Amino acid sequence: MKILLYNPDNGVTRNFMPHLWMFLLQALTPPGHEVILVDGNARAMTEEELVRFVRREGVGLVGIGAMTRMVARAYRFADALRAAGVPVVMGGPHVTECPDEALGRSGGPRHADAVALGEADETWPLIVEDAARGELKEVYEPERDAKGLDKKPSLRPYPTIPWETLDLDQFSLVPGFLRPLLSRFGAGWGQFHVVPVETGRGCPYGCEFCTVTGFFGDSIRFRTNESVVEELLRLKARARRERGQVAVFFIDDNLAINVKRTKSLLRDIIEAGAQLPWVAQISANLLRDEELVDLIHASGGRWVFIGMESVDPANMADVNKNFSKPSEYGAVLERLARRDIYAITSFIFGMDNDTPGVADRTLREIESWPPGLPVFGQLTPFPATPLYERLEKAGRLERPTHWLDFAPFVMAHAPLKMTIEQARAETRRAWELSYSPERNRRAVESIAERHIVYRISHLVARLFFRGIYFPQMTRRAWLRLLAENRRTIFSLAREGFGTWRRSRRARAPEVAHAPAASWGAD
Ligand code: B12
Ligand code: SF4
Repeated sequence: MKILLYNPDNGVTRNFMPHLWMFLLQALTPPGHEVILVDGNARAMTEEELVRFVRREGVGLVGIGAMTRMVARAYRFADALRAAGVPVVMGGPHVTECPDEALGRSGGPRHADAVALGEADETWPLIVEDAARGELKEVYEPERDAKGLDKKPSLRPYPTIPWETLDLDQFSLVPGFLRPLLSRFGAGWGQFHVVPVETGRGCPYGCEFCTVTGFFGDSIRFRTNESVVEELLRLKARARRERGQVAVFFIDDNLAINVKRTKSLLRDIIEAGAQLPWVAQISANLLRDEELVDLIHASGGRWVFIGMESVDPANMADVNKNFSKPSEYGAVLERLARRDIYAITSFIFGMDNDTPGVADRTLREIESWPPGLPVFGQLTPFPATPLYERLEKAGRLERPTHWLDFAPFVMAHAPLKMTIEQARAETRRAWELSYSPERNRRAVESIAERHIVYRISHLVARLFFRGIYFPQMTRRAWLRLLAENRRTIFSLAREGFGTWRRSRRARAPEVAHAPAASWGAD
């Protein structure tokens, strides 16, 4: 049987990084079946085009995965496929939290023939075999233990994802026309892939707005160090072979949740020479440890995603995230910046203690820190979270099924001290000011003493991150953005060219050997 795994596009960004679930399920598919992957973010298709594709390929089963944010879109694709007679199974966080909605048992239309609840590592092979026999059941869920809780996959052993042979062309961040030219530079930039790798699952912290503790459980499971190192070595070999670059996104919710184990993993990566540039999510409280931060640097860590949420401790207490202290954020970022590690700092507006002016207050703090990539969202009650239950009980949900009429940056409930409209305006202001050409210039200049490679990567990252809020999917939008930032771009280009010429003359290619080598395929 031919199986299509499909991820709907998010409507905002393009092919930033493939979704791990597709590769994982592909690797877990029993032999004798062929699996095709289509990510709508990399390969945009309408419902009709997807149906035509499925017919042309003779696909017998479609698996669709979606977060809450994309689920309405996922349902539209599922509806079109089912109308064409193709069975659809849905999985992922949203349908796990709202299975009745997908199966049409909550008063609305039915969208899926079957749903896979929770982690599907063990149920996926059963789903495939049932579908091949034409005996798909409606609900697949993990086995239960004696206490009635889901039995979680151990991650030992962990399936081998054959990154070295997979066709990743749709996910390269380098536009096709630039590939031949860029593959000649330094360590080679003919391809650039950001690849998701997990080293563990689960988070015990239970922040009020988060689905992770409910979905993956509070018991944490890790892959073996050997299995992670082996995967990195294969990725590194691929980058070298293609004269391209690979960066890794460790998608664990908190890579340093068990500091002892993280240090041992990072040491093993260093010892095996498996360093690739990487980014990971780590909470601020775990970044007090100097030795950990040294190891992050030495093992290839370049960017750390920190869920800072708010600069107001009262808000942090409200959402059960007191363990993360706003008063420490500056020191944590300084500690990282001393090792040329920068942070993606994530904030949530619309918490109950927020008032108008929250954007300016937050930006004042941010500007007193080393430069980073701030991102701003709004407090969103995802189904099955403690936040959802609290707001529902208090009768505060204005759009209890906000995902079915998804509206970007429009809250589903009013915070206590500001309106939904004010929260929207604060969010817009924060994005506008944080990624203005002036702010981009100042951010790059604030690290003027660092190697040019860090400043270039900082600017490039800033241009991409702006696109999370302001859609930047056309060539025209990009040209405008480049023109607006021309001052900073020209000044870096001039300096970069000078550095490159000097290093060529000295026959000691500084750009390729210094920090650039740490980007990977050295
Ligand atoms: C990586 C990641 C991202 C990446 C996504 C890109 C990418 N290519 O992966 C980035 C950083 C861009 C991102 C952004 C966001 N994310 Co995010 N992200 C994650 C994260 C950390 C890892 C996802 C992952 O790969 N997990 C590992 C895989 C193995 O698990 P899985 O995807 O759940 O898949 C398993 C099962 O669910 C199941 N399954 C999944 N799909 C399917 C499909 C079928 C057919 C079947 C049978 C089974 C199945 O099988 C898999 C194996 O067991 C998760 C948290 C987490 N730990 O999962 C949050 C998470 C998915 N993100 C979340 C959110 C809210 C967001 C944002 C909306 C945040 C924001 N406010 O902006 C944005 C959305 C951005 C956008 N416009 O797309 C929430 C989603 C909650 C929900 N109910 O929807 C999560 C769960 C985190 C949380 N705090 O609650 N995210
Ligand atoms: S927000 Fe992060 S730290 Fe908090 S429960 Fe979710 S994954 Fe854990």
